[in-house]
Amino acid sequence: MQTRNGPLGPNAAAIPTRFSEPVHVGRPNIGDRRAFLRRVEEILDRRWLSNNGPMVQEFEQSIAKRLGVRHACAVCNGTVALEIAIRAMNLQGEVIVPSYTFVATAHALRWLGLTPVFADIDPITHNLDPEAAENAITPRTTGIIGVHVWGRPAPIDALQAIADRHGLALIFDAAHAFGCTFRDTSIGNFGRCEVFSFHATKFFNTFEGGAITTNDDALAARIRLMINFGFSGYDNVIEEGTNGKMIEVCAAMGLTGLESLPEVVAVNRRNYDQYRVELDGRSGIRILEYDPLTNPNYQYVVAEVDPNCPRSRDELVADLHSMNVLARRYFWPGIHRMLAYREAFAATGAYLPQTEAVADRVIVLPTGSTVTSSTVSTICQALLQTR
Ligand code: T4K
Repeated sequence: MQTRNGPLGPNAAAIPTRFSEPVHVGRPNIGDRRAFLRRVEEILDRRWLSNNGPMVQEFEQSIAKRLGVRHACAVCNGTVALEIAIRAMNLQGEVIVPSYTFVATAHALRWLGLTPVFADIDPITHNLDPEAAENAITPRTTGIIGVHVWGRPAPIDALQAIADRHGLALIFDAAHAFGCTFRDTSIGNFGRCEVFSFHATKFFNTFEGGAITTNDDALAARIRLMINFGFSGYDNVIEEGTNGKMIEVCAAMGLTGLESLPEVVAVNRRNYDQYRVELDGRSGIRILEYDPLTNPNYQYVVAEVDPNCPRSRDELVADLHSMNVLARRYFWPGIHRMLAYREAFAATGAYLPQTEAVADRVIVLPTGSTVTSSTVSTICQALLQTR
C-alpha cells in the first residue's frame, strides 16, 4: 500500500510517495501453501525430519532431472555447499575468484584456510574476465571459481580452457543461475561441479538451502559423504565431513516451489520488461540486459547509473530508501574493500578497476511475486523525477 507523506527534506518534491510497508529486493516467493502444508503433514506423520529423508531424495531427483545432470546433492545452504565442493576437490593454496560477488564466494575459501585471489570482471557482463583470471595464476593456484553473476553465464568456455591449460580445478558458483542455460545446456553441468543457493531471497527457495551438481560420479560420492560427517553406514566414518544436510521441510518447500517456478519467472520477466520500458536509458540509468537464449530467471533487476546521471547512485538509493523502497547496492563495495578483507587485500584494488567501477554504479531494484506493476511504476517515476 502506498501513502502520501509530508515533505521529506530537500528532495521532497522529487519523492512523491512513501510505501507503508518496505518494498524489498528479495521478498521470498511462496508456492502453493496447501501443497507445502500437505508435504509437511507427510513429514510429521513419517517422523523422518532430516538425514537424507524421502523428501530430500525426491527433491534431489527433481533437480537433477530438471537440469539434466547426473547428480544433485542437496545441502543446508549455498555457503556450506561451496565449502564442501572446495574440500571435496582438494583445493589448496590460492583460488581465483571475482571480488564482484556475494561475500560467501570468498568466505568459503578463507573459512577453509585458502587464499582467494581476486581477478577483475568484464564491465559489460559483470562476470569474471578470463584474461584477468589467467593473469592471476601463480604456482600456488589450484582452482578457479567462476560466478554466474545475476544468472548470466560466466565465460564458461574461456575459463574451462584456462583451467585445462594450467591443470586447475574449475567450480562455478551458480547461486543466481538456477534454471538458466548456456548453449542449451542447463547451468549445473559445467566445470567439475556447480553450486546453487536456494536461500529465502532467491527466486526459487527452500527457506535456506543449496545444492552441488556434478556429472562426476566419484566427486558426487565424496560430496555426499562430506555432507553427512563422512559416514558410510553406521559407525563408519571414511571421510572428514561436516553437517551440510538439507532437512525435510526445506525439501518440501523446494518441491512445492518447483511446481510454480514458471509463474515466478513470468512475474520477474514482466517486472523486468516494465522497468526497461519505463526507465531504460533515461536520466542516465540503464537496465542490465539478459540474453533470452540463456533462459534468464530475471530474479535481479540491475540498474547501472552513468556518470552523466544528475544524481549519484548513492543519492538515488537514498531517495528510494526514503520511500521505503529498499533497493540494494549489490555487490558494493567489492569483497576486497570489505572490513574483513581490506587489510589483507590492501594492494588488490589496483588490479580491480572494473570491479570498483561496477560496484559503485549498480542499484538492484525490487522484483518478485510481491512486487506489482504499480509498484514498479512508482519506483521508476521516483527515479526519473530525481533529476
Ligand atoms: N554465492 C553467491 C553469488 C550468492 O549470491 C550467495 C547468496 C551465496 C553464494 C551464498 O548462498 P547462501 O549461503 O545464502 O545460500 C542476500 C542473501 O542472504 C544471500 O543468500 C544472497 N546470496 C545475497 C545476494 O543476498 P543479504 O544479506 O543482502 O540479504 P538480506 O538478508 O538483506 O535480504 C534481502 C532482503 O530480503 C531484505 O531486504 C529483507 C528481505 N527478506 C529476507 C529474508 C531472509 C524477506 O523479505 N524475507 C526473508 O525471509 O544477502
